Amino acid sequence: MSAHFVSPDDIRTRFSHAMSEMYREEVPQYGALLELVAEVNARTLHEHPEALDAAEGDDALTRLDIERHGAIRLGTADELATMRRLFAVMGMMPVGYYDLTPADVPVHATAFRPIDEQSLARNPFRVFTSLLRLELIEDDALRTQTREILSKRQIFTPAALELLDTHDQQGGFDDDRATAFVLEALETFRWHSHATVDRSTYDALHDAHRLIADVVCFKGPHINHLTPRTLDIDATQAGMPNHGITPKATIEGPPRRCCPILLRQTSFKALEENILFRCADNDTQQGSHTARFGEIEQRGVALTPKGRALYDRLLDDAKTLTQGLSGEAYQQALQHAFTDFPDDEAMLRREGLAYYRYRLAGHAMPFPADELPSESTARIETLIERGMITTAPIIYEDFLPVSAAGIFQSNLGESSIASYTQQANQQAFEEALGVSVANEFALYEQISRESLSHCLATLDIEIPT
Ligand code: OOG
Ligand code: NI
Repeated sequence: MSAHFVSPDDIRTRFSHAMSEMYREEVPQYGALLELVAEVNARTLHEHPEALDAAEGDDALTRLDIERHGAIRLGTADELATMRRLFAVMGMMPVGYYDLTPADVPVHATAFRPIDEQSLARNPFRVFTSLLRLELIEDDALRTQTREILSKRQIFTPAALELLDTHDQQGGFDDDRATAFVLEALETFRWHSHATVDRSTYDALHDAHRLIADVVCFKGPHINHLTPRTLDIDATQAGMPNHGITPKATIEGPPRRCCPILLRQTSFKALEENILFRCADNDTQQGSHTARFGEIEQRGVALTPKGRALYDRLLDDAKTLTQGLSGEAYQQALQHAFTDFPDDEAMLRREGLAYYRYRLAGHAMPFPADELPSESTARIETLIERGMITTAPIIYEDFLPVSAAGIFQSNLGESSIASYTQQANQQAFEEALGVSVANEFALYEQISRESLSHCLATLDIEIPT
């Protein structure tokens, strides 16, 4: 890459900052939430300095302050394909495939996020990006009308599209172009209070599914929430009412634990916002729309496929135990349901349930290999026991479909009557996207494996394969 190009990491940080500023102006409660999260994080770090990976030092703190995820919902394959190019400029790649039809939400999705360790450490900004599955609109006329409406809109500014072409030709942006790009890209995510349709079209789409109206009736895919990361979601949830925010009743995801796993999330309900519908005589008509909300999340260690299968099974088993419960009663029942999930770092690692990063202890010295067991796992365990190598959790950077469904539903209202029988269709999603999505497990596995190889190479120890 040419020396005068701004790095994708810098462009991502400028963009996530600009997005956060914009959303704070659009949804003041988001600003209140940021303040609350900053307070809770400061308090948690004071009381439990180990809540952040100590070895990362100041980097971990810097990352925490700017860490956010957002979400958008797109209408067409073309929109998704261009969105991929736009995020690529910021070093954000599509990771994972999420099918939301089991939760009766007619979309599938991916998460655009940085994938390499250095970029994640600098700013792990992620955007959960869903694509409407038009084929799930049952009514032929409504489906055709939806397709027509979507085919007429252009969610990117002409300047943004030009800049993307320039980027593809030149392989990067100089400072002026990077600045222009951030401003132009931001336009796509802005809220528009003017609907592009009349009231009856909105109502028909809304009746088919509230989410369809949200995707189809506006000029662009307004950012619908931005989520800061908290180190203590229970404390943040408890503090919300004092800050004028009403959270949803339960925290999605795994229970509270000593060793946090995956991702716990909670949101506050979408705001009812005034919008203007189109009328025949160029006039407008007042209405309202609920789409934009707030959310917080706490992240823990990434699970291996084995750990994830255990998580999915226990979460499913928990359904009966937690039914009808909320608040602390729900948490306790959930904790009970997760008794079989080891809550001890060494056990999680040894049983191959979660991913860890390996580091050389500061005092590590070359080690006589003949003092080590010959079997490879035992070798590594001995090095850890003797304090030559330390381990730290690799943070989960992705999303959870069951939780996402809970988040979708909490702000769509409980009134969804749709029920979709179609299967996941990752192939169709990837065709629309224009590339395959990365496998999240492979990314964590690689980070873990490389960190171990690095330690062993430095200690000059071979691991028999
Ligand atoms: C996305 C919901 C998913 C999460 O944090 O799981 C999500 C949406 O409502 O568009 O953001
Ligand atoms: Ni979210």
